[in-house]
Amino acid sequence: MFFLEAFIVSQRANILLTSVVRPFGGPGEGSSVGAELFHAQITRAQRGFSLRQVIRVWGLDLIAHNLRAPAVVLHYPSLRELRVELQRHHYTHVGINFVVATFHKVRTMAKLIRRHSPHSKIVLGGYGTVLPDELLRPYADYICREEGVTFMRRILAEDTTAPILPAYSPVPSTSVLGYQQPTVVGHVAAGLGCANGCDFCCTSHFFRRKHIRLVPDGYALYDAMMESQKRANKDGYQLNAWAVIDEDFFLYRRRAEEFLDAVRKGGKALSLLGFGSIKGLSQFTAAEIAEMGFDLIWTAFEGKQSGYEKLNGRPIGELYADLRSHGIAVLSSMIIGFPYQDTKQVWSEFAELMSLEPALCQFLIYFAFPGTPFFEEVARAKKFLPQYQESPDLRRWDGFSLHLKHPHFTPKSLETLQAALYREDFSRLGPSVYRLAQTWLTGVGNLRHSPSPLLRARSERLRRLLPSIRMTLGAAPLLLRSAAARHRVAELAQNMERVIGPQTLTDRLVTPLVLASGFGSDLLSRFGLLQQPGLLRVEHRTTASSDSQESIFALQGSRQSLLSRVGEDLYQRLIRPLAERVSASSDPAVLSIPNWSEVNTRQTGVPPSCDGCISTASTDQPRALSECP
Ligand code: B12
Ligand code: SF4
Repeated sequence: MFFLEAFIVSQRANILLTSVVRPFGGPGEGSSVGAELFHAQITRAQRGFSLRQVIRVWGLDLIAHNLRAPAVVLHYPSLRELRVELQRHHYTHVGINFVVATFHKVRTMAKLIRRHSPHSKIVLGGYGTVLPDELLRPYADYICREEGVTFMRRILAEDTTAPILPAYSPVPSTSVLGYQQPTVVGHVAAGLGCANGCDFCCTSHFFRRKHIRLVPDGYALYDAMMESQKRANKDGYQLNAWAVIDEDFFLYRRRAEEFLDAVRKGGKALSLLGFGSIKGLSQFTAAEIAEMGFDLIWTAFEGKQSGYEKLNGRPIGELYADLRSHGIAVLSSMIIGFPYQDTKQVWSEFAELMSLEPALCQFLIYFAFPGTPFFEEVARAKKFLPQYQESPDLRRWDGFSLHLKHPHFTPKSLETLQAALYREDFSRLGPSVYRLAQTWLTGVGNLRHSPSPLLRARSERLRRLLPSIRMTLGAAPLLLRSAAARHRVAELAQNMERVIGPQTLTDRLVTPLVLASGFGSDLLSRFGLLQQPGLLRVEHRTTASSDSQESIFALQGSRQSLLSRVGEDLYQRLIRPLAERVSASSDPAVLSIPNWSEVNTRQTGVPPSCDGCISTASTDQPRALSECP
């Protein structure tokens, strides 16, 4: 009987998977909450020089790609676009990806889904599900607190033992100074979770400190990249760079060695962004990491006395310098608000970070996600500030607000300090785009005569990245206020001249254009115009022929008319605040959560999906929450 039921479910299923809706950054929502990574969290103070890139929700692409049922993925629809989608199609399940800071959007979306598609089961997934069931249950039929492909396959009675294959999900390359590169960046999710278990880390504890390998080995990872490149070329895109999503890629030594072997055999100099701890990175030489193809590595600086085990390894200064000398830029993340830090200490650590010359920096506030040991400690010791004790404003679970009592800081003083660090980083070291260029330039010079053919090819590849950056150097000093930053730009120009030659006539001729475009993009950003992502709609198995994917640049809003984008912006800035004020009384964004700390302390370690259901059911088939005992 069960098998018959399962068969019927799998035959009839029609899945919609969606991100939370745009617009982002409305009333009460932190300015960092959006669809971009660099601009929101890293280059946010760099004005026109900020790196702009909309990132799609890769988790949804991965799920949709690996189901048998037809599925549509919406990245960043507006509420209206979501409504139209629900009205036009008959979806049996609607899955929503969200984080804690965007939970308020889930509530609005769930109401819309219930109204326009009452038969659809709502499935909640992503890291917002660290919130307690008491909060999520009214908006969900299923809650996924695990790897999502397997979970959805269970719900749909599909084969849970089938391999999980990498999805094709590129994003547009960055735009800088108002110039959008025409290329796209591929993406491979190699693994989820992290064994390091830092006390504040949501993703590590979400997966109970286990590393879930999505791609079986280093060879398969390489193949996945090559496949995505082929597919992109077929679709008319130029894809020569990839982001590898795995929390600590280098920690899993054998896999990284296999990958290196695959790259060596492939003979192509790749361009990669990846994540790695000092501990993991220290297992390889910088030359090996460069051969793998990493151009940018996101690694943690955290705090001098933070004491995380992942920081053990090669001395940090030596490691960063070695990476740089091979043309590998570093994105370094610092945490502020550790109990031992006061203002003086933060500035002294910041000075040390600056001396390491990272190309990019992130400064986040030490804060407690439900499900982490840090949350448990804060809840047990009643260290939440009164306003976060019973009725926390979840919109500010974004790394840019202080929720705890601190011996030296108030929320205002720490948040002001955080903003000052971003500004100071820009002012001292200059625009990240030029810091990246300087690192790559160093690599070009140092690797030119390397005995490794791959490193020589790397030198040549990095060299090709530089002329377009050189084009902007004439305008840069006019757009920079800080003398230190201007000085660095002048140095870079000299170094470029030595390695790739002086500015050309074309470079000089485009200077006024770069100036206007850089200034314009800064102005638009300040006024919040044309900053929202656009809808990218992707169909999987909806017709017998194949998957259909709209232009990837739709993410940057390219499919919408200018008029409709400006219209949305004006609605967002002028009308929505008024509308929200009126509706706030009936649907407050700040939730009252009874025993919030206790509820979440119970959830530390994050329970399996549908908590009781899986452990009590005789099969591993999760039930809808409404059927839970
Ligand atoms: C890429 C990324 C982004 C991108 C894309 C957003 C996205 N939702 O993917 C951008 C840059 C837009 C972004 C923005 C933000 N992010 Co972010 N982001 C990440 C990052 C680095 C990688 C996520 C990823 O792609 N992983 C690879 C995919 C394949 O895995 P996955 O997402 O985990 O998905 C799997 C499962 O979780 C599950 N699943 C996920 N969604 C769903 C949905 C359904 C229906 C189901 C069934 C299952 C399911 O199945 C998937 C396949 O197994 C993570 C950190 C990390 N390492 O995971 C932070 C992370 C998710 N982000 C985080 C935060 C806080 C934010 C911001 C609030 C940042 C800010 N400062 O304002 C904003 C929110 C904006 C928004 N629109 O939601 C936190 C969330 C913590 C929390 N509990 O709330 C994380 C965990 C970082 C951290 N350690 O703090 N982010
Ligand atoms: S190393 Fe990074 S991903 Fe791993 S637990 Fe620590 S903070 Fe999380």
